Amino acid sequence: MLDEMYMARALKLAQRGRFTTHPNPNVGCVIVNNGEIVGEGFHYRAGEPHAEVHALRMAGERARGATAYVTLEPCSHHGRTPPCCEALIAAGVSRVVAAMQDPNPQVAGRGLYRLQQEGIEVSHGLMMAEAEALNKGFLKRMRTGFPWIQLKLGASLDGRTAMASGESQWITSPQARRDVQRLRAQSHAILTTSATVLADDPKLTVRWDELSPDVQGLYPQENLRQPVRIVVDSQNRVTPEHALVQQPGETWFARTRHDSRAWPESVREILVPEHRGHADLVTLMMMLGKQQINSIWVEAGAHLAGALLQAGLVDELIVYLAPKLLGADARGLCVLPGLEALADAPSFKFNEIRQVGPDVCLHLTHA
Ligand code: AOF
Ligand code: ZN
Repeated sequence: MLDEMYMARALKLAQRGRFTTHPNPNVGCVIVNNGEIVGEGFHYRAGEPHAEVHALRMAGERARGATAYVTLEPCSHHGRTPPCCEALIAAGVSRVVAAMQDPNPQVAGRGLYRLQQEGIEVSHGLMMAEAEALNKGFLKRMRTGFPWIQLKLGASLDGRTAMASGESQWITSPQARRDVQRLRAQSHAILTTSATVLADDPKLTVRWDELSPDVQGLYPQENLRQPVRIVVDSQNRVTPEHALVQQPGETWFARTRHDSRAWPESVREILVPEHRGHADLVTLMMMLGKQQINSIWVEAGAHLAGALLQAGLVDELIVYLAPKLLGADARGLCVLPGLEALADAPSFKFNEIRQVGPDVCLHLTHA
């Protein structure tokens, strides 16, 4: 019971890093001595101290003989920072409770093993589901090499995204668009296509003023991180004049052939093999995983949505539904060529249903 209470606190602390830790995981740590919390910490940014180090610093001498609750196995490797298991050993902690093992091949059980070798009482698995939910992107990348992919869709009640003319601004409410800002800000990258850029010339940025006060309370404005903008542009159609190229943060183009125009320093090119006339999305995702991209937020049209779904690349659907009917002539959510039998239809389960202003937001994963 008490163990759960302290782990719940560590999980809560870990969440405070969710806008800033990329490509590192969110981790929280609570140190308890004789029933008293003597240290707390969370990982804030890659390159900065890990959660355990912050908590140990706060605890000082009182870490001796204490229990450390950590949401992820303490690391055993020298990365950008020294190993946390050595710091816990040096501080004289007598028990370590980890919510889960770290699948990072550089750690993968070695942190817990090392602690055990020193006679420290070690356990893992407490509130594991919650700890998993905290780092879907990091964990998927470490386990599979692929980023966690969230497909964002905005539609009318009848699943339409635009009138037949293409008119689409705005189907969902300003509140829904603010909610998107928060979810964009938590993502490591935003993926779109040249078709969307040519049609809407979006900025695809996170705007500080559009984040809610509770998010703004987590980090100062100067630490606002722009997700990497990734544009699938097989035909090199986007120009250096398009709005997203000019925004703060990086823009990466996934191309099938080199583009020799002059681009700002913040622009990178990723050459991807072609698959039936398009950039091969599976290879692209694998390459993005290699670039340490943990999570991708997709905001694009019905074609990319369908292609990602058909390639089995979508981990989560985030659907904003507005209480409007656009009729059967309006455009649909995703193009799924070749889908004829109901048995072949991609199926999901609802994980979360939230009201957002006048709209609802649905979170779905595979059934
Ligand atoms: C922990 N506590 O708070 C975090 C951990 O480059 P570094 O030194 O920051 O190491 C990054 C790796 O360390 C990361 O990939 C993950 O395996 C682990 N993150 N471990 O004990 C923490 N953030
Ligand atoms: Zn560490």
